[in-house]
Amino acid sequence: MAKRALITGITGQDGSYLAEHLLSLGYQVWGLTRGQANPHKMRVQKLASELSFVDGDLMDQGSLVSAVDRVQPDEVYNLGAISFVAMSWQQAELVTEVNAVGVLRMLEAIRMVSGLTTSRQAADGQIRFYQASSSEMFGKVTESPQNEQTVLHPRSPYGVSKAYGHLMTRNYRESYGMFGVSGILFNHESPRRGPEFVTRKISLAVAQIKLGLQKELRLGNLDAVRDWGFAGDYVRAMRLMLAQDEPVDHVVGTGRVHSVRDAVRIAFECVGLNWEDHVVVDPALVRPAEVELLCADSTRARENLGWEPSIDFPELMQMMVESDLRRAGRERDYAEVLSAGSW
Ligand code: NAP
Ligand code: F7E
Repeated sequence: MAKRALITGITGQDGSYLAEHLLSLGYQVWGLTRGQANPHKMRVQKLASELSFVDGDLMDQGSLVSAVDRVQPDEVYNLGAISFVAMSWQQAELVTEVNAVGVLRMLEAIRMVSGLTTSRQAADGQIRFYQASSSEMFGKVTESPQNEQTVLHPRSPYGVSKAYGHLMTRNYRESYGMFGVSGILFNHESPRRGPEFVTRKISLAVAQIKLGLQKELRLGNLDAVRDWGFAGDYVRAMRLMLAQDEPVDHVVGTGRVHSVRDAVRIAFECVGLNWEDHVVVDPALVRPAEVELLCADSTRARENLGWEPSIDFPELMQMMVESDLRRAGRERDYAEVLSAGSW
């Protein structure tokens, strides 16, 4: 019988790639969506018409119990979050409610629907749970590269919220015997990345500048270093973690690092422009506490899951710039047609 998966955060970057991946493996996939007439739902519906949807919100315990009860999933992937680190200083309480307490609410929903108590531990056939943990939990790193044992020292309310969800998932595994795992994923990007994140902000600006629609790109800290990979590769690791015999947390990243300055240079080179002619450093975009360097040691994922990334960083930036050039070109043509009054 086909496996049933419930994905929170289905309308986000990772949710869409994971849904496509699971559907391609024959899963029945439900996405949890929130709010009235959520415009992001239409976007993901277009990508994968076989998807089903169920209403719910990580802020609302009852809605999660109802969703889990209705879908009766074999696997739950908790990808829903407020994921923009910079925003987490402005709305720390909301970020904590969604990203931290939201994990507890989902774990509780699974526990309630499965009838688990501390004296009644989960058995075979239980619901398997994946938590979207983040390299931001390492923050001010004590060693490099970072692995599953590296000390957590988050530097933002977002990082702290993710550390709570991470530890709570481990606690439910230890308290109730739940099959709950965390994937500690390093930065992963794609043409579906939100425009507020630095790689997409860069690829969008490069396309606009190339087409003469924008002149400059304002950025914050160009010295920050990240381990950036392709989102389509990372969702494969999520499923593999739930397919193991034992629930084990895994770090997922490429092990290769670049600075924001490198990212800008590579992206501008894709269209034959010099980044220094267009980039302006804006101190207002520098964060109150920066994560200077993140680099993954994914030895466990490579050995246990057989996971490997398939796309390197220059290829990823090229993919994103080309996608944004096509989009910007279409929009410019549309605007020209409209202004010529030929409709
Ligand atoms: P994303 O594109 O920002 O998507 C976030 C998703 O969360 C959206 O579908 C959003 O739905 C949903 N959401 C927000 N608030 C919610 C709420 N109250 N209840 C239910 N859903 C809610 O993020 P992403 O890049 O796909 O990342 C997926 C997950 O991985 C997140 O948990 C993120 O923190 C984590 N992560 C990401 C990275 C990365 O580099 N991408 C690395 C490590 C960990 P709406 O459409 O309704 O807003
Ligand atoms: O910033 C620097 C910024 O916002 C990357 C999320 O998916 O990955 C992501 O978090 C770096 C930072 O991603 C700008 O200061 C410079 O050092 O693209 P970002 P992030 O904060 O690393 C982790 C793993 C997650 O879990 C998160 O959900 O780039 N930077 N100038 C800038 N960043 C932005 N956004 N905008 C700038 O203008």
